[in-house]
Amino acid sequence: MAHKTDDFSTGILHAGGMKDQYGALITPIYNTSTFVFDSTDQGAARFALEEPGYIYTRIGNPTCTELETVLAMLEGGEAAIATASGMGAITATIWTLISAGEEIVADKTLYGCTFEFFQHHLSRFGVKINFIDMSNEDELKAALNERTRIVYLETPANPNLKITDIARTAEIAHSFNPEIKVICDNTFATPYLQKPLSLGADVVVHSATKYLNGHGDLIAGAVISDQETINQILLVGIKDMTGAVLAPNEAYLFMRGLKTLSLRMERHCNSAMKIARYLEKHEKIEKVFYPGLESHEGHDIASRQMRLYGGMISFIVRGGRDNAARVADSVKVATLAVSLGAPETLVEHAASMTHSTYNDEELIAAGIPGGLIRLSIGLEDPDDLISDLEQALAQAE
Ligand code: LCS
Repeated sequence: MAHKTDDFSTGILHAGGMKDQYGALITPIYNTSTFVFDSTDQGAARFALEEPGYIYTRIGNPTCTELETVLAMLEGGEAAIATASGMGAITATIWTLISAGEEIVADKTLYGCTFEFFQHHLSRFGVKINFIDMSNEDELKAALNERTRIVYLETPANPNLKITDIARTAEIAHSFNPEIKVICDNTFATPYLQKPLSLGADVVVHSATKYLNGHGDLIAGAVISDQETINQILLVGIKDMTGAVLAPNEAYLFMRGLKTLSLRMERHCNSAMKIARYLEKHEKIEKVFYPGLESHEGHDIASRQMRLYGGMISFIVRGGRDNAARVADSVKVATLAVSLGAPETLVEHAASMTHSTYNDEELIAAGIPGGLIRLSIGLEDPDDLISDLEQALAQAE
């Protein structure tokens, strides 16, 4: 029987509670593409959703169900779907909830491929996207109209850690039209630090490739919402429009990583706070973006809506892109790579990597200058990382 608990660390280990016929402690990997019916009538009843039970792994699989039960519990949602990637989660959700002629209001600072999907691809299907600064209430109010179906944000945002007040955004959107779906990408925070659904958002999406799995060894995603919305996303966005379903093998790895989420997040956050304070005093750095610093514009909101401030830091190196590249190329303990939330500290240059989908004007509008370097603080000793950054920053002119 599933345990009912609000405690994060206990819940993460016991929320699923599936028992197999042998009493295995760990959820088995059901590597099967299809499931056997006793009769044609039973198959028909399952297709008509009149009888519970599995049909075909694109529509559901016991290993994935176990993971989805845990994910729904962690985010405080009624249901969840595990997907093949974060982009699979985002596209399956958007394809389900939007039609031609309707509009999306989105923050202009987003992960590069989410921006690309909105700006260059959705627009080909007659969907209009209004990019705004979501942290500015007046811009949000002015952008909403009777065709708006979705309000979309990341907080902290990729790559510059911009913070948006989730409760206030949801309040403004829902008081304009309760039918609007507020979708929050919670990849940077994870449910350990922040629960957007409890703050009024309708749907949470994740790249589980990052902290949720936490080991840099798989690509996965997740959507969490109310049961009706998840049913729709499963039957439209996953089953018919993207097929972006997570494989049972990957669901197993995802669950294994997820078990240590609270331990890892504590370490990522505490190290990031120490490193942000070091960077803030560095003469070669123009500005540090870390929500835990009092100097961060969103610090007060982050203090209200997050448990700790996360493991991501961005900073602008004085002297622009070339100096930033010198620093990124000089790290020895950290590694030059995109992605984040791995045990290893990763360094990247957003304008030429994750956010190369933005043109020069869009980069400036989104607050991603050429001198910006993004750090995903790993689980190494923070003092080793500080020494490494010290020698890398010495290479800047
Ligand atoms: N949402 C956010 C906030 C992300 O950072 C990413 C990937 C995605 C969604 C997409 O997830 P995926 O399909 O890759 O699982 N972010 C990346 C990044 O910053 N570096 O490499 C990937």
